[in-house]
Amino acid sequence: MLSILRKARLKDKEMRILMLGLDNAGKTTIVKKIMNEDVHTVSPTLGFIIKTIDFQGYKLNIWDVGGQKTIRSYWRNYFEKTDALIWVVDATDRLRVEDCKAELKGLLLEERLAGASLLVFLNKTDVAGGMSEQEATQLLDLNSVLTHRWVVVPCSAMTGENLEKGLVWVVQDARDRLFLY
Ligand code: G3D
Repeated sequence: MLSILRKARLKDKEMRILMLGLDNAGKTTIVKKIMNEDVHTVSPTLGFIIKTIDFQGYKLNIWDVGGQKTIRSYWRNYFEKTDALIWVVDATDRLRVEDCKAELKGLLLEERLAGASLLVFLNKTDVAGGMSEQEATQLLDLNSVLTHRWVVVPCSAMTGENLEKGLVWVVQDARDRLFLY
């Protein structure tokens, strides 16, 4: 049933995208940069922000939900009808990479997120010394993710590098899925 509803919405060229990650990963900055807003005036997301972007003929409704530990238990309120999950990782935050891996693993077990594609934005690559794509893939144990279609896209919310590339993948993946079931 869920897949039928999803498919209907995809046919209408509308997608619901949930953007999650640990606090400080850069979620809000990514949304701002995509929207061409000033990225220097970002404050922590305490609740959630929904932004709608017209992209390649699709209407992308992006939900940016706060990531502080105390409010992570509320994430589940936003799972319904998610077409794609964007998991934002701070490439410079090796200290919390275990926490990051555990939170992502937990999310991928959620029944209501089954069928959503997973875009991992490896953010802050403008900062030297951060994790490479290979390192992040290994530390987050992404190769063991067999339940979701996933990709890692290194990016920078500050410069805007590769943000579009990530969205292109999300939209293409949705298009592919229309023919899958
Ligand atoms: P969140 O929404 O995931 O909690 P924010 O994260 O978007 O609030 O960003 C957290 C901090 O990281 C912000 O810095 C922001 O400017 C910075 N940041 C986000 N993306 C990038 C990036 O690509 N490169 C760099 N260098 N910094 C980034 P402050 O200083 O305001 O806390």
